[in-house]
Amino acid sequence: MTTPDDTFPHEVDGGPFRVDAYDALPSTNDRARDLAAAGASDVVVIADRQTAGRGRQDREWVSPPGGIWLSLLVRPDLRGDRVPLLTFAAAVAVVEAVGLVGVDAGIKWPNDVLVETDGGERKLGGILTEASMVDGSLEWAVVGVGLNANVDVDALPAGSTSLGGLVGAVDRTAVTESFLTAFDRLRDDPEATLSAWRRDAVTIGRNVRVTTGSGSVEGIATGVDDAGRLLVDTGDGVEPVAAGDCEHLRPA
Ligand code: BT5
Repeated sequence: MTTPDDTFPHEVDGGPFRVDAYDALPSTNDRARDLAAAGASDVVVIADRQTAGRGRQDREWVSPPGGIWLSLLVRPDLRGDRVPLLTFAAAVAVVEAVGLVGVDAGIKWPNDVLVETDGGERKLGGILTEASMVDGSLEWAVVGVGLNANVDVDALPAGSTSLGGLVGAVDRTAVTESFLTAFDRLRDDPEATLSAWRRDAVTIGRNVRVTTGSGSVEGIATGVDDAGRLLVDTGDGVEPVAAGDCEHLRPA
């Protein structure tokens, strides 16, 4: 018998996005970038597994069969400095989609989807947004989403979790379609994205250390600005941080 999940990703209804589906690819982001170079837009590239999945700064993204590994190619009318809001829109859409299968997830700035478990915070998914800018405005963006769906937790790095591990096997076609519907609603609506992100974020109010290219910033995360920068109250004033790796620290 064929279950809906066996056919994944070949029967996903992308709605406004053309679906480009594969059993295996090196990286869905790389495929979407090639499509961008060829002039395409509003495409979602989806694979059952990746052989060279990437995180930020060329870190490895472990992508065994059973996951949801996808990249959206979009060309929204967005100020260049607001591109991080596409990452936010994807994170909110993941939280919404996994909520529909009974998983209560939260967002760690800027790009992690986490689940709180007995063992602490575990990473359920991550987002890698890559963009091309012309004269300060966005030409295209590729929003890559990795969601550990029907993946054995043992096949993932320490500190990870999966939908399968949390609630049992899910219908990946349905989860992907819920995600795409939510992302489509938010992608051209920065204000709705920011308010939903603020609702779902678990970083705000926390004591954090953010490691950036030029050092680290430590303090209380008090919010995000309209470009998605994290506002960190260091005790000496509030510092906006545009990019970096954020750790949630225990209260002093
Ligand atoms: C991310 O990077 O979290 C962004 C991940 C984006 C992956 C998607 S999959 C579809 C698309 N195509 C791609 O090639 N990429 C995108 P970052 O914040 O840098 O986190 C990377 C770190 O997460 C790694 O160094 C590991 O510690 C951890 N990690 C790797 N694979 C993981 C997994 N499957 N689940 C949870 N954590 C993982």
